[in-house]
Amino acid sequence: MNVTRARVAAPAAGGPVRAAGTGVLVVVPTFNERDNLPGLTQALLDLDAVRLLVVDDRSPDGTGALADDLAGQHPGRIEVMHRSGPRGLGRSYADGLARALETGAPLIAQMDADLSHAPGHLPAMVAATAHADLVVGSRYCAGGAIENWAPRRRLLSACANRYIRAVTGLRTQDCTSGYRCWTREALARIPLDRIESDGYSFLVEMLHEAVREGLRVAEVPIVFVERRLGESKLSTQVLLESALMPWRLRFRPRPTPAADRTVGVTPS
Ligand SMILES: Nc1nc2c(ncn2[C@@H]2O[C@H](COP(=O)(O)OP(=O)(O)O)[C@@H](O)[C@H]2O)c(=O)[nH]1
Ligand SMILES: [Mg+2]
Repeated sequence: MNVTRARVAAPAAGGPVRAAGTGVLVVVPTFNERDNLPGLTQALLDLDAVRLLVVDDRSPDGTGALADDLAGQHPGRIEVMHRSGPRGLGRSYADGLARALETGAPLIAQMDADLSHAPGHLPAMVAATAHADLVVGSRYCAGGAIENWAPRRRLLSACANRYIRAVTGLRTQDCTSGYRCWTREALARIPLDRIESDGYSFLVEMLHEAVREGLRVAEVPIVFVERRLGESKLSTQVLLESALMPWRLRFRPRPTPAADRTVGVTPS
């Protein structure tokens, strides 16, 4: 396993994200986030060299149409993907990250739409990609914190992380954080089309695949603030999938070595 924990001096909140010619595409999945999207969009676009890909699952509250309006107001900086078919956080991320790779963005981030993931942490996460392939915005490493979560939710998250680490052997302290930043090359090595999770367990499955690929994973502390507007979509069905996924990952057979593509000797 190849996990490093990077501690990077955080640039001032809201400071420039650009690190010598880099740009970040932030993939934001939305389901009923109408009240949160304008604030999030503004805060992200205030950062230098940041673009957004909103992946909406036909939100009944009109989030998709609102995202289209925002895209019209900020040409070239916001793209909207309107999904059809069954909804799900994992499905949305799989589609959104695949699209992000197509754009050629050198750095690809992912974050929740409800402002729990402060855009001000993004510069430190981007900086950490200088020596990591995947940077996790972490509530559980030194300096990380959670605000405004009920004790029950805190307990659920803490136990979930212990459980995931125990079953899968992952060493990352915050395996369920949805705030991440990938280098393009690293993300391209993950077989998105083979990811099985429909819901939130996507995050654990992706982390597992990243570690198995030998990618360097770093954690950067974040302060997670529970949403003030809208509702959580965490459901019993999502929790059940999340409880089973670590076991599936533990016993997932390793793919036959793909690196050796020897097809014989071609005469010159
Ligand atoms: N596209 C899409 N986004 C979703 C879905 N479920 C949740 N989300 C988004 O995923 C993010 C995290 O969801 P949230 O309900 O806040 O989860 P919590 O923070 O764990 O309570 C938010 O941006 C949601 O809008 C879904 O089925 N499809
Ligand atoms: Mg949330």
